[in-house]
This record gives sequence, C-alpha cells and structure tokens, in this order.
Amino acid sequence: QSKTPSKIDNVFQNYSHSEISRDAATIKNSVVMHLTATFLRTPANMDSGDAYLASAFSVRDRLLQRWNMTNEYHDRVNAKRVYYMSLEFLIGRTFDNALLALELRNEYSKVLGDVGFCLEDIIDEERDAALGNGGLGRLAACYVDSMACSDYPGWGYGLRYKYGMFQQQIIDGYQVEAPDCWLDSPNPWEFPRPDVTYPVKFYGHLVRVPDSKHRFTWESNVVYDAMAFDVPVPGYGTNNVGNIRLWSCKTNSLFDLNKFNAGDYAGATGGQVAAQILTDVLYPNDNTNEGKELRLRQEYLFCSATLQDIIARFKKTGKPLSELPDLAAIQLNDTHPTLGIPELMRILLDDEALTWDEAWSIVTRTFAFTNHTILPEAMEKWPVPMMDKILPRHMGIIYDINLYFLQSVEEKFPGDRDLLRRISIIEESNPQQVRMAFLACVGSHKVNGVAAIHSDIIKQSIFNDFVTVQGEDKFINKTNGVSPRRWMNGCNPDMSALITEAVGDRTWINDLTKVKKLEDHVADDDFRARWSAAKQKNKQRLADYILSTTGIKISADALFDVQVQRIHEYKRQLMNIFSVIYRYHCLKQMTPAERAKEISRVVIFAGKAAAGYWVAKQVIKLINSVAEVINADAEIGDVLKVVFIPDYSVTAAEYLIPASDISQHISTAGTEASGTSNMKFVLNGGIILGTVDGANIEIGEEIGEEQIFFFGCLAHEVGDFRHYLRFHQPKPDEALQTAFDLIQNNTFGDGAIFQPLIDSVLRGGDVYLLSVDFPSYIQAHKAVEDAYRNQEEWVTKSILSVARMAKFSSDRSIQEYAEEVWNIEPVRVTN
Ligand code: Z15
Repeated sequence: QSKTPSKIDNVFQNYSHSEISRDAATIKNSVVMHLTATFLRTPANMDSGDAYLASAFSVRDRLLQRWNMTNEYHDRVNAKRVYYMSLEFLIGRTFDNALLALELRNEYSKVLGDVGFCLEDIIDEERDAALGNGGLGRLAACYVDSMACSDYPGWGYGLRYKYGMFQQQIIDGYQVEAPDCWLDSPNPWEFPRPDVTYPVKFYGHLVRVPDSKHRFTWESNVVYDAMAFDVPVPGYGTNNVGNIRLWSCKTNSLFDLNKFNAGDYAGATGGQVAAQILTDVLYPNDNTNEGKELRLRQEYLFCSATLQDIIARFKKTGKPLSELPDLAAIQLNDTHPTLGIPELMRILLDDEALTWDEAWSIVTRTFAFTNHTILPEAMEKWPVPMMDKILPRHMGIIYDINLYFLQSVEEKFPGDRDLLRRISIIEESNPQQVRMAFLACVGSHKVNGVAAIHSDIIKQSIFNDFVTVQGEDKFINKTNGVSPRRWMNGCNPDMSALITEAVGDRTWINDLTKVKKLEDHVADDDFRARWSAAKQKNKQRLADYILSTTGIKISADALFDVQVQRIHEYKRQLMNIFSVIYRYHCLKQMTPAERAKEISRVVIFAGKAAAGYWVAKQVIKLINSVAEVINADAEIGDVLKVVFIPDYSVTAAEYLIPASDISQHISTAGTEASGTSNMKFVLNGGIILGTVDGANIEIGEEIGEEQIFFFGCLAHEVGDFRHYLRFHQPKPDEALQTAFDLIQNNTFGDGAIFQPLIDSVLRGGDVYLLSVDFPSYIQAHKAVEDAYRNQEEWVTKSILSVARMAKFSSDRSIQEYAEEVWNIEPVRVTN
C-alpha cells in the first residue's frame, strides 16, 4: 500500500500552478532533453522522425500541466461528468492539434527551423491514430474535442486496438489490405495506467445468493484484465484538457502457474495469446454487423472495464449510489456499447446489493443512446445461445429487463400480442436473438438520431412502437457537427486567416456563430480574390499530394470533383463512376474544338471497402480501370482525369477537403443518417452536389438553396420505387445504358468482371435506385458546370456558404446534448 507524503514541498506544489514555458531557449532545451534522454539520440544524428518524437514529447510535457490541473479541479468541485462510450475513436494526428491548442505552433516552428527542419515535414512524421472506421468514429473524436473546448467535464471511453483501421493498397486496381501497426513506434499521446486495471469475467455459471430475488454470484475462472491507457484531448483556448481512456487486454491473470511449474513454459502462456486477441484488432465494418463471437467478447470487455471504472470514481465521492445520475451521464455511441446497461445492473444488484427497482432507476437515469443508421444489415443482434454461453449473468438480466418491460406494455395495451412480439427485446426467431437497439432504448432516458430527417425516420420505423408506448418526448434529434479546430483552423490555415481578419480575432474558432461576419465581405473584391487564392493554393497542395501518392499529374486549374467516404452500395460511388463513363463517352463524340470549350474536371475518389464486402471491392476495381483508360487517352488530356487516392484517412481528408470545388454526397434518400464530411466540405468553401438526405437537407436550409445542388427522388418516394422495381425491370435512360455498353464492350478491360455491378441494377432490384436517380443526377452535373463557368458567382456562393454554416460546429451539438440529455454545465478550470 503506497501513501502520499504528508509534506509536499514547494516544487511539487507549484507544478500545476506554473505557466507553460514558451520561450525558445526553454523549448529547445526540452526537445534536446527528450532527444537524448528519452530516445538516446544526439542532435548530430537526428532525423526528422527523431525530431518529431522529441518535439511531441516536449509538447506533451506542456499539455500535462493542464491535464493534471483539469482532473484535480473536476475532482475537487465534484463536477458532473459525461462519459462518451464508443468502440471507435478516429482521432488522426495529435501533434499539430496540440500545438494549435496551446498556441505554441510558431514557437516550435522557430525552434525546429533553427536546426534546419521544416515544421510541416515534422508534422508529417506522425502516424494517424485510426481507431475507427468512418463517420461514427470521427464523430466521437470531434465530440470529445468539443467537450474539451467548451469546458465540459467529459471523457471518452474506448478500446486501444493494437491494429487500427487496415491500410489500403491498390494492386492491379484491386484493394489489398495490410495491417496498421501504428504502435510499432513510440506513441507520445498515450499514458499507460497499470494501476487502473480491472478483471473482466467470461463464461462460468451462476449461484443465487440465498434469500435474494435478483442477486447472484457469477463464478468463472476465465478472467481477463483490462488496463487503461489515457489519451489527452487538448482544449483550444482553455485550460480544460479532455481524456479518452482506452482499454487494453492484459494477460497476467491467465498465466497458468500449474503448467509453468510442471515445466510447460509455452503452455503456461497459451491463454494469454487468446486473451490478447480481444483488443488486437478493430473490426473493419462500417454500417454492417458481422455477428462474430469475438466481437461480442470485445464489446463486453469494453463495457465491463468502463462501468467498473465509472463506479470506482463515483465511490471516491463517498455519496450513495442513488446519486450516480447526478454525477455521471453515459452516452452510448450506437448499440456497440449497449452491454453497459446490463453490466451496470449486474454491479448494482450483485456487487452492491441494491434492489431491482433501485438499480433500474439509476441505470435509466444515467444512460442515453444515439442511433446512427437504419440500414437493416447494420442492426446488432446476438443469438441468445451465444450470449448465454459467454455472459450468462447478463443474459439473465436482459430476460428480466424484457419481462418487466413487456409487463408494463401489457398493462398499457392489454391483450395486444402482436405489439408484444414486435417490441420484445428478444426476437422470437430460431435461434432467438437479442435486439441490441431495443435494449439500448429500454435502458435509456433519451434516444436520438443524428440529423432531422433521420430522427423522424427512426420514430416512424424502428422505434415506432416505442414512441407509442413510452411517449414522443423520449425521442429527440441531435444534428451532428464537426470540430472547427481540426476541420477549419487546422486543415485550412489560409482560409482561416481570412476569417480571422473578417471577424477581427480568433474567437470564431470556439464560437462559430461569428463566421456570419463573412457576409459583410462578400462584395469586397480584394477579399474575394484572396478567398479564391486560398482555395487555389489548397488545390495545388492536393495536386502535389496526388502526384506523390499515385503518380498521376493533374492540373490545379481544373474543377475538383470529390467523393471520399467508405465504399458502400447505399453511398452510390457506382452511380458516380457510371456518370464519369458517360461523360467520357460524350467527350469522345466531340470535335477537338468542342472539347476545348468544356470545363476541365478531375474526379477524385477515395475510401476503404470492408475486407469482406465483395461488391464494394469490385467498385474500387471499376473506378481504377476507368481511371487507367481515361487518364491515358491523349485525346482527352486534362479535360477529364479520374483519380483513386489509396488509403483514405483522417490525414488524407485534411488535404482533400480544403481543395474541393464540388463534393458529392449522393446516398439514396433516407439511407445516410447524417453524413459529416458534407459539413466539412462546405465549411471549407466547397459546394455540395447531393441528394435530399441526411444533413444535406439542413445544410441547404442554412446556406440557402442557391448554394447547393440537389437532385434525386425524395425519402418518402423510395418505398414505392423499390416496390415497383421488385416486380419490373429497371429502365436505364440513354446515358446509363451508354455507360453499361461501354463497360460490356471491354472499353475498361474485361467487361465480364463488372457484370455483377451492372446486374445489381438490372437484375438485383436496383435497391439503391441508380436507374431512378440517374437522369436527374446528369442534369445536376450540368447545372454545376454552368454555375462553375461563372467564377464570380461561384466565389459568392462559397463565401456565403461558410458564413452560414455555424450550426454545423460540433460545439453546437455538444451544447445541445449537455443541456437536453446530460444535464451538465461547463466548468472553468482554474488553479
Ligand atoms: C457509421 O460510420 C455510421 C453509422 C453506423 O451505424 C455505423 Cl456502424 C458506422 C455513420 C453514418 O453512416 C453517418 O451517416 C453518420 O453521419 C455517422 O455515423 C455519424 O453519426
């Protein structure tokens, strides 16, 4: 047992009270100190990788002061905290973000410049923390950033995957996956906490505690250890530093002493190999559920460690557990962490001996749940036999939750057996399945969707019966947002400098309502010229990036047309590439003189396909095959280029988004819950070509319909079209038929490879309505070109758009959650 000394001398006491040291000499000393003492290098033999590590450790020292101050302060004032539980945090890089937050960028730039390094090159040495798939994981990262910047006491909880999102290579046009060994080099942005370790049980059997109704002892000798790693989240312009606590599976308790003593040294650690696998790899599915047993165990390890940690922290206050909802709010990021609900019940019933009603009241006042999709293939369901084997106690608790819930439904709507069947947490299939979205809903006091249209849809579909039974007020909307720190100030310095000039200071970075001021400058010729120049510079930067990553040379004077996101049928990259093929066909029909009058265009794709998603991988191959033919066609030249940028990532997005003229967000109406890159593109002066779906709709409402290009059928029409297409052949228009013909004529290599893609439209019922939307899509492209020809109007659209985008700051989203869901207040951290 270690003790805190009774006398803490002044040096220690003053530590957290001291100002961050900013003078060049001190910074240089600390970089050299880390170079030599932490990494055993010398200034004489340091390369840019060493320079990155030494600088990053030096910055982290400065961050630590605020971090400690934050946690000490929140403990001292017993602040109510929000815990954002997410299986994914798609963080990206941290170094530049931390430099900006601490306002040390110029200082480090100078110190590194003095020894011959360019800060941009040093920044480029950092690997992304890619602990997420796409929108859902990136949203979690933006939300913890906003909590930190808005002074909310907020923590993220997640998993420390040894292998993050796989790296995508393109070989012969096909996606090939390679492991993301991001922890092979030292990670300056994590702090191991070996003292924060919890045991997590699996399998075993139950023994009822004598004379109790709901209290069990769960006996099992399969016990894993989850150890905490803390990742700092620097708040911009505040002392508040957030924290993401990531669990890593430890193996010590699985060490088999009997085997070891019997001389079976290798066998003694056999269990450890199995244990490590639990936090080894991120499941690479976005918007699909694989239903793998290992994933269920991963989710439980995460939930158990997190709830144990939250309870341990709460207990330090000495307050009774009935007050947990006054000091803790827990947000479930989709259904992936839903086992937190039965896990908290287990702790309260079995460990703390509370009654069922006491425990259930605490649970339902603590948890809230965000739904992110209505795609049926993404809905999490676990077979009852699997759950019963791995988590027998939780299966029992879920049965009881369901029993009491169905009893309350029966009381309100007596005799409605079909309602009970529809609304039950247990689906009566063979085998039975646990519907995780229903469990999350029953265990939460608020359920929200992520954009207005999506929140409406879930009330009419998946949660329709719950609205009837539990009332409308429980179901709310919280439109997503993105962080202006990373997605404006970080990735687009030139445009940000112009905004700072228009606003008068940098306060817009934490208060995006101030960008409204840009409207005053929309007629200022000098301002407009500099606005265009900033975009042009970003385009040149991207052209250089594309040349270095793909070898393709593009002109920065062309229109940049970008679609970057996970490859998924509902996002319709296939429709995009079909339209590119049609465009190529049209250009080939023209005389050289006619072609010279066309707007030059670079169509840029990037995105990963889930490793097991065959159709998505074929789409990547088609894009690359089309690109190869078009880019090599001398007759076409710069008028049309097609680029697939490999290995899309947060860092790649930071290059791509500020450089876009037009970006595509073209999901079948009603399928994209929100989308968040749509917000990022417009916040960087890009224009959207999109369907009437997700957050596109609210973006259009905010910036005005003249600033956005909508096309396609509406969400309420989709059902009828799909129904029709189940019984009738789709009728491709001439343009779409032309694209099919070109593919089948082997224009882009062996057409047979791509026949299944064409068949998904012609014979698969055209579920995503490509044939329905194609004519209006081609029309919309024409409208974009006409608008782009008038560069003056285009710049006006660009400036006005940014000026009207304040709503899409994640600071606004987080404030709404804080006020309407979490009931927490900002806490200004001071000494
Ligand atoms: C994911 O990235 C999203 C939803 C999911 O259910 C899963 Cl498993 C992964 C995305 C949505 O597709 C996107 O529309 C939304 O903007 C994002 O979550 C954040 O809410």
